[in-house]
Amino acid sequence: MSVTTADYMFAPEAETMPRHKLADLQLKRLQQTLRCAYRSVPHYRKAFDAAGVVPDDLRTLEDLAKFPFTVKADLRENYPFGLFAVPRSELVRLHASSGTTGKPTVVGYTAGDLDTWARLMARSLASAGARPGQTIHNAYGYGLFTGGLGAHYGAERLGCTVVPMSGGNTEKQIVLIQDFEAQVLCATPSYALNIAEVAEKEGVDLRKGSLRIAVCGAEPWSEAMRKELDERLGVRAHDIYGLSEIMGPGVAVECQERDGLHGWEDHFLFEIVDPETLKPRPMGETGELVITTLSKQALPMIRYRTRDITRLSVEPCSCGRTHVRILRVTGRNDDMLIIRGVNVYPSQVEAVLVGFPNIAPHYQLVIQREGMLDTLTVEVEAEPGLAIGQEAYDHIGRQVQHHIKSIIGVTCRVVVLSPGELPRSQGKAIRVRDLRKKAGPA
Ligand code: DLL
Repeated sequence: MSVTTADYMFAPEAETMPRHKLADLQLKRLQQTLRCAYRSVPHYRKAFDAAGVVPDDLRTLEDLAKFPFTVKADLRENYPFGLFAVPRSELVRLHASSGTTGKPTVVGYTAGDLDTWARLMARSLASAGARPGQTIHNAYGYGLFTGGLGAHYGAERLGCTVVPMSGGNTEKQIVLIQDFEAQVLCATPSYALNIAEVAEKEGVDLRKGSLRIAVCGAEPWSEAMRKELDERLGVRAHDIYGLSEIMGPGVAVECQERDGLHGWEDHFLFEIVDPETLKPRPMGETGELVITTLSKQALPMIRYRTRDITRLSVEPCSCGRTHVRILRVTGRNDDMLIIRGVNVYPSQVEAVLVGFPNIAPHYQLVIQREGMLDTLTVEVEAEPGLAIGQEAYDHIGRQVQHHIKSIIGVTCRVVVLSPGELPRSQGKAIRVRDLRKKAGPA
């Protein structure tokens, strides 16, 4: 059947490249990328000129700190194709993010870019434990979102059979996972949980089936959620990270150690900066992740501010891969809530809720304004089958509230709803309902 060597790597030479060689390769590719961006993209020429730098000023990797950042607004302002470095005739694919406000951000790929993406995604799936010959059930959304097609081409490149299911139609997903005997599930963590829940409701025990691995990403998730997915699906769930502006899924992934995500440094350069001062932070410190692409042809990205908060580690990993580890992304700068002066990420609340006795791992945070103060209400659901009355629900709510206060330090109200009341995710879950804008005066 399938090949199963514990230390199988898709690209062993690249994945175990000594760090000094990686640095040499990065410098060479970075110089090429800067030259190409300066020559072919008016936005970069203007930005470099304004910062008083030219590509030849980059002699060491540290010199990158002299170059300007790129932000999401730059993509919007140059909508749709203004940041592309190649003629449109060379583009073979476009993706776009939905963007809740204003124009979507559009990203493009040459044939060479798609080839690199497929290889990096194949590398990522293999690092998570997928093997040639296995079947991958792909429940990431197909379409303008990069999840579906990104995982699809990577899985094919690895030599797997792909079931291109996309998101939704959960009952059918469960039938096909069983009938086609997939070993690998690709889905957002919230949708993977939805699949587990619907299977349980139907009396299907996926733990007894073929699934062995889940490759979950596209949204923040907690260790508690990982434990939940491992137990309820009978898998080892691995975290995978990526963003469309840089490529899509497959920028970084957890290996068998599940202790940080290897970021593929032969194709990307990772920095951590202070989100306020934008000064680079030393290795190991927490801050905003900034990524520069080193091989992208259609859309080179120079110092792209991801808004994702994390830290990096170059401690050797026992898997043998030498590439930097990006610690779990707990949230985006933009997702951080400030409730009565306390900073809270939804994933911190998740870590408290998931696994808490008598409640199900579904939640939403509701933000309202009362007078001058923002208030947080955490909506959770009672565990299915818990036949108790309102009084007991209120009691559970008070317990959860107490826990959130003691662990995160934020005061909130917890409302326990009946099973099934909260909306279920089909892709990226909506964790926050912000009612402030509609309420009170501006
Ligand atoms: O979400 C690409 C992707 C698809 C990654 C499938 C993994 C799996 P975007 O829609 O552009 O691309 O959203 C990118 O999602 O900046 C993070 O804020 C968040 N994100 C992605 N992966 C993770 C993760 C895809 N593993 C944005 N943990 C990023 C936490 C994640 N946040």
